[in-house]
Amino acid sequence: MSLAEAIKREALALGFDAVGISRVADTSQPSAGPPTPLSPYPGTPLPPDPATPLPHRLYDRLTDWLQRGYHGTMAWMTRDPSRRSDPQLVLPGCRSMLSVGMNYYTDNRANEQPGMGRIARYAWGKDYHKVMSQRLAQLEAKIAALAPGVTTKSYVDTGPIMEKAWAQQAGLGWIGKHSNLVSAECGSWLLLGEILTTLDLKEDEPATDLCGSCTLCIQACPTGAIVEPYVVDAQLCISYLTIELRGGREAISDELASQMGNRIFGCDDCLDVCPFNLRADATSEPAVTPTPLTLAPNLQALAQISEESFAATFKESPLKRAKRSGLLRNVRIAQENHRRQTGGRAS
Ligand code: B12
Ligand code: SF4
Ligand code: SF4
Repeated sequence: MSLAEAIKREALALGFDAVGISRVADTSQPSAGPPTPLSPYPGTPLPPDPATPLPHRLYDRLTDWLQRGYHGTMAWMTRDPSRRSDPQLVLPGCRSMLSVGMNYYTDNRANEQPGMGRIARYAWGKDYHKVMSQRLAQLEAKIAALAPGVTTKSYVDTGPIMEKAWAQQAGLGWIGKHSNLVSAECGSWLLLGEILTTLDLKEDEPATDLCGSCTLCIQACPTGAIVEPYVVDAQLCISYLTIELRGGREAISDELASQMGNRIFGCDDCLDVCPFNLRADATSEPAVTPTPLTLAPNLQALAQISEESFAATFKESPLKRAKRSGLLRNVRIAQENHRRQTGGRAS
């Protein structure tokens, strides 16, 4: 068994549902290939252009996205785009990237009754950052035992890595028109993480785009945030508005607020309609098991939540990222929308 196979086997044994390897090109030399056509967005995925190293293509994509202001107030996204697009600047001597995916799809259904808010699936259980980071640390220890002396660094949405693009390169899935990674086996209910390493590992084949002529996710988006196939303007995305955007009710325009419906943390509309999710298998991962509250978040009750109760209830949940003030603002908007729907009769 090769070293790459042995590491992948360990990853699966630790509970990851998908694993693959991509080669990290040496970017210290100037690229031999022609520049990739970048702006305006071609509306198609990046061409399989082996002459231009992936970090160079990602840099162009990222800086174009930033110049358009699509990151909104996420200033951390603007910090050092060279580093975010080039793993060799994150881990000097990096030769390979091991991408992993954790399936978070469960058979549960959210309570759709009036007066309930809606929380995105990824936040129904425990915070995946912690769960996956712990597992990746264990995997790093296994790698150290298999290949003493190598350097590794792991991230789960916690560092300057463009995770979807590397997972696509490693064959975990392709980047769908909603801009998330879609796996032919697990659909798009995969959370991503990675280990950068100085090890030279045999890479996998990149995944092929299977979206074809489908545009269901673009049509399903309530706010038109998927401004072109494969490109999301975060400023319009309900996920951004409910999780990342700080500020009170005035921070969100009435028009956008009215499109948010009852979503109080994140949004799954573009994922829910994807045909590749219809046959996604439910996970047996206990960490993502929903709680009664995340499946049926009662708006009236949440509007009363104290700072102490918020901290205790969401201690291990991704919801803590919105902070109590953000959650209360989102609940208020959901209540406004509920009132409008019921002609002012409901609270
Ligand atoms: C910033 C961010 C957001 C922002 C912006 C979203 C966005 N599309 O960029 C907001 C807050 C809106 C957001 C929302 C969500 N996010 Co988010 N987010 C991120 C984060 C931190 C960075 C993404 C990024 O670099 N964006 C910058 C732009 C330039 O990149 P991009 O969207 O990837 O788009 C470019 C590429 O797709 C590229 N491209 C297009 N085609 C191809 C083809 C090839 C071959 C290549 C190489 C590149 C390429 O060009 C595009 C345009 O420039 C990542 C974690 C990470 N570190 O990567 C998580 C991450 C992408 N988010 C994730 C999730 C789960 C979500 C939500 C589903 C959460 C929810 N339910 O509410 C939504 C989905 C919204 C959507 N349709 O994208 C997961 C996605 C998992 C997956 N299977 O893909 C990630 C990977 C976190 C994780 N570790 O699992 N997110
Ligand atoms: S998460 Fe919701 S708002 Fe954001 S792109 Fe998808 S459907 Fe649109
Ligand atoms: S809904 Fe259709 S276009 Fe969107 S990601 Fe899925 S297959 Fe691709």
